Amino acid sequence: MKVNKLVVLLCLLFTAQLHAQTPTQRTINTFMSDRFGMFIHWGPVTLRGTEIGWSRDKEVPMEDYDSLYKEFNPALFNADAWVKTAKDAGMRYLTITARHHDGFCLWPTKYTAYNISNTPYKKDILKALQVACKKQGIKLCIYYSVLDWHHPDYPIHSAHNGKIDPHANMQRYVAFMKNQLKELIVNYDPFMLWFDGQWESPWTDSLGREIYTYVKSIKPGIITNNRLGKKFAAMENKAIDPAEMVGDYDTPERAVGRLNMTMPWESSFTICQQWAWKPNDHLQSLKTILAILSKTAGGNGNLLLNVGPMSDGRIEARQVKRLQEIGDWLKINGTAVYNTYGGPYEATANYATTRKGNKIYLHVLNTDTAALVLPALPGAKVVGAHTMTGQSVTVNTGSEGIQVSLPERLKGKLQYVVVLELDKDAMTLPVVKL
Ligand code: FHN
Repeated sequence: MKVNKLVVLLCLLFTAQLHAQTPTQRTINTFMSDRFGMFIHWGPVTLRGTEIGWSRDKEVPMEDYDSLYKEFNPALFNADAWVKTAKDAGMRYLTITARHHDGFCLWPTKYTAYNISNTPYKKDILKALQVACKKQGIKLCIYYSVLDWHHPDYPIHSAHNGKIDPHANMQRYVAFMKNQLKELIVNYDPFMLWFDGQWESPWTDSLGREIYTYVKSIKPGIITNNRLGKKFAAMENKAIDPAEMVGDYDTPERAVGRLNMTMPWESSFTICQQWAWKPNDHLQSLKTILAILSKTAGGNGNLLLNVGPMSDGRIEARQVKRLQEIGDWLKINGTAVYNTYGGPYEATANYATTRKGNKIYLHVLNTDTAALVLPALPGAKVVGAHTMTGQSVTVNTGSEGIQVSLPERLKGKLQYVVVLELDKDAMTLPVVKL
């Protein structure tokens, strides 16, 4: 009888705690436990193989760039195949550039003719992805650019010419944004909105807060990144004051975020060099990407890894293969990534750590060394250690700290994880900044 009462009490406590959270907190918790998502930069610019938005009025003359949609016919686009590629990579969500800085829309929006329905392809890319994501259990997220160099009411019309157009009208432009955002939320039910492009002078934090409040009024549980406002970590990986952010989580870019147990963050990286597809672009090695994945999880953050599909709608076979290799690694080591917390040790070139329950997951990045020495853990003892496949690992705690002797047979191999069993909950340990 006592056990039943305990179970009921625990259920009541869990439910109460859940309801104590706001819809945003609940969604953020789910998002941060997912740890790994696919970023997709795609649009008519892939017909030229140059960078989306940024090559307009540079490598590609503005008029040519803005006419590419008339040729855009990704006949080999297969939403199920894209989503399966993300799922096989171990990714839990997918973020697509529904409208990047060039203003082209991948859905049949009512608010501008510059959209997929007026291309030879005609069909709704976003709807196909929404259906495929739902079918395969992947969260659909939407990238939406705050700036739009193509729209007549946005005052700046090129990345390479900041001249303000006196005929533009920001009030009309913000109304246009709100109409499109309502269209996107109501018709495609995204899990998250990934804003971008807020650095130019026409945009202000106050407009960012107006849009943030607006999207939450349509879907209270939706979350956004912090690129509705001017404060975000970006490529400099700046330390941001949460009070100054507009949005729910921070966005380091092409950099692993800082270990932070209170501020949610997600780092975006490219699997190649360019965001949009580029012929013969350099493909990142598996070693490089896995180290980034372990370090982002080790920092208590997410990794959003970008792929750039080709103009015919396919993702390059070599990118699909790399993603499959990441998924194969996660099949063995996913417990050390998904639904874990970062730390307690800050990542180094040799290792990263995540934790859950009484376990610390030691991600061994430098497999050429015979041992790793970790700083002592205050008030905790390592009572056992093994690889994810159960092979015992020798650990000695002494004056210099915790020495983990790495298995000889794994020397020089791909990174792997050693599980350190503790005599207490790993979440009670303070962060160890090195
Ligand atoms: O200008 C964009 C760029 O094209 C790309 O979309 C990245 C993705 O994080 N964000 C902006 C650069 O910070």
